[in-house]
Amino acid sequence: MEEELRKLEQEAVAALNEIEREDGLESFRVRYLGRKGSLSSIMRGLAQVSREDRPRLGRLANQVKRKVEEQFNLKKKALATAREIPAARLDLTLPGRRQPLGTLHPVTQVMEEMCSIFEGMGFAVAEGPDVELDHYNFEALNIPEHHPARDMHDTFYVSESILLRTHTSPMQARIMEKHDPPLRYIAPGKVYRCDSDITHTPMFHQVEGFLVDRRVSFADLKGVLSSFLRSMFRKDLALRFRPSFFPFTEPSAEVDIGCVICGGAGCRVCKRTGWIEILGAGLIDPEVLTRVGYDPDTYSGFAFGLGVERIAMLKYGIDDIRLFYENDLRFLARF
Ligand code: 2NL
Repeated sequence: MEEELRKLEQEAVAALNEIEREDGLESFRVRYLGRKGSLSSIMRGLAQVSREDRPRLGRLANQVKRKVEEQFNLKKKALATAREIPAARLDLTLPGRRQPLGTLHPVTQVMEEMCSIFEGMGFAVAEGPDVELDHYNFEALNIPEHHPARDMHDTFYVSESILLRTHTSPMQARIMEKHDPPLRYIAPGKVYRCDSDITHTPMFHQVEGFLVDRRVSFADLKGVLSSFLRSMFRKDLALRFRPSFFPFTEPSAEVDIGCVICGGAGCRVCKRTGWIEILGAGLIDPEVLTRVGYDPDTYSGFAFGLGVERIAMLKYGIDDIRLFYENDLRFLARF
């Protein structure tokens, strides 16, 4: 009897697999599961089995019955589902639904490109804390106690001696303090200033760089910056160095490029001058070298600071810095 049950189970499963249409279901049910079906007739035979075998065979018969019923119900469901999707409406050649892919933020993309250009010139990348000590942000960089940058209106103070860095140069002061020349580093990252209008956001990005070695001159600075700007804007740009002042460099310069929008003819972006201010730079002030423990008679260096948003705006022709931080996907998806 046991063998009969197992054979029946196999046969029933095979028969179910053969069924392709719903109208084949009823005859299967009658044949295997009905009152006069094969299972019922085997189960009726239990009466003739010896008392000791009966419980075991009874259990087995019930198991087989449940299994066949279960398979039968699954088949019934599958055929009903198939009926609900008529073949004519199911076009297997249609492309799948695309998963929208994100992209890096345009500011991140430009910052990464800037870093890789400087890395190509042998600069190492160093990142440091956004929350900084007053000492590294101001004191080490020769920014005196009463300098306007230290005013509460420009700097976000966390406490009397802790603040959100207003530039990435504190990182460079940390590096100089820890290592001896020759050094060639860039420091990319977020900086914070208490300022907000069409051309200022309270958080923006900078890439600052510096190089210290023996006999470093202003000519080295010009060479590195012009290489960088030509790679970044992919053309042979005109450059103009104008004398300027920063507390941490002497001499200092602001660098303009020939307008990338109008090519120098004069437009709204360059305010009809044909020139666009792009960065600040200079030879590191001997006072800064002294404060980190270098001998300014042996070593000299240059340093520069670039605004990432500014470069991104010029590269992509964007006229409002706030667009970067409004999280409008129509804007962000263009990059
Ligand atoms: C600007 C001007 C500048 C620096 C940043 C620097 C760093 C060290 C020493 C001296 Cl460790 N200088 N950085 C120097 C000159 C200018 O940034 O207009 N940035 C957007």
